[in-house]
Amino acid sequence: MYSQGLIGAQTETGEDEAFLERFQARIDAEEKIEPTDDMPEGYRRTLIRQIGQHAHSEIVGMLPEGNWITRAPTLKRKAALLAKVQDEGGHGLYLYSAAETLGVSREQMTEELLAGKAKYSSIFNYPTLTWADIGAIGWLVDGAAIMNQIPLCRCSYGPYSRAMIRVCKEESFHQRQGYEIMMTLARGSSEQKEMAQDALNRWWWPSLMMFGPHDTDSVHGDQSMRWKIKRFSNDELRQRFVNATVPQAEFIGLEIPDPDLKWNEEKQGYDFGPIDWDEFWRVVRGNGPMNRERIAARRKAHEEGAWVREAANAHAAKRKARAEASRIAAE
Ligand code: FAQ
Repeated sequence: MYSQGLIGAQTETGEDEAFLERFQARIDAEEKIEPTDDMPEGYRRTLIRQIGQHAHSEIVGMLPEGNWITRAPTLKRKAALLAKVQDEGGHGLYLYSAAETLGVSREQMTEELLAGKAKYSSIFNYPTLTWADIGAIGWLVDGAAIMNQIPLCRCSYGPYSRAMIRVCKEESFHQRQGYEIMMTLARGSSEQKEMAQDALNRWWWPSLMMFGPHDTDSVHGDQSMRWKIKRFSNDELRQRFVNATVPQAEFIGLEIPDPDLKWNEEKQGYDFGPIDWDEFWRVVRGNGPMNRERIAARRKAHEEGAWVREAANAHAAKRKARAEASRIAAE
């Protein structure tokens, strides 16, 4: 990995080994890295990748639930769902802004998403078939997102960690509204309980996949942990999620669809069955049930929003010209 340079030891990216050591010492001392600080190219690229994927996930993540806004069963449910979907849009915007501090433009990230080149969370490529799916998403998907994102509030990169604090507060409300929908259905008519169970059956395994591949197959995990971008590994967070969620299912009388699920006294956690990684990679590579629809929906929204971008640019150009004119007049 390292080659000896004339001035000092250099990495393949031409970075001085002493510089990398100083950077690691800052990380180990829990200092926050800010946009204007020097940072290794790999650290910058890892963050652009992760924050960009995270931002896209929030934006694409509006689609499955947005599908139910017009069909929410009551005015109260509709208001809560509208607010939740808007929150997800807001999270996407904070995250695009955080990624921009690393030198990538919002346009570039958007282009990559619309071209189908950028990744976003596998979970959003599944369809929302019934109202219970909205409960399941809030409970499980937001639940998994919080489990992953609370540690990101302590991420070494300042702008990302600060964005995560507000995001987590909002996700916590989302999780509770989802669980409350599931509780209401589980305590309703037998048809409603069945609908809730069916949603849990369909969303359980994809929710476990959200945490990413097993640690042994995680390409970026070790390095991201050393840089304190990630604080826990994919498997550690998945285990915590299972431990927290199983009692919640029991409390509302629903059954986790896993015959191998069993409390393990020794590890003080649940053992659970194997994850279908073929399905995971199929979805990640663009062949899940809804991948094409999701990208088509984002492209349509982008095209239909062209006039807003043009109007905003025209407005900005006018303001700039006016400011320039008054500067000249004042001279
Ligand atoms: N889906 O080496 P690792 C939400 C990729 S937000 C697709 O382990 P890493 C809120 C990974 O990118 C949900 N791809 O990677 C909401 C990499 O590919 P690459 C999103 C996945 O980065 C709720 C390759 O596999 N949350 O839900 C997935 O160390 C409701 C190897 O993986 C975040 O993005 C996946 N599930 O760990 C919104 C949180 N997993 O880039 C609306 C921030 C892995 O080399 C409604 N991200 N891959 O081509 C993270 O914490 C990390 O990036 C992980 C993956 C944990 C997701």
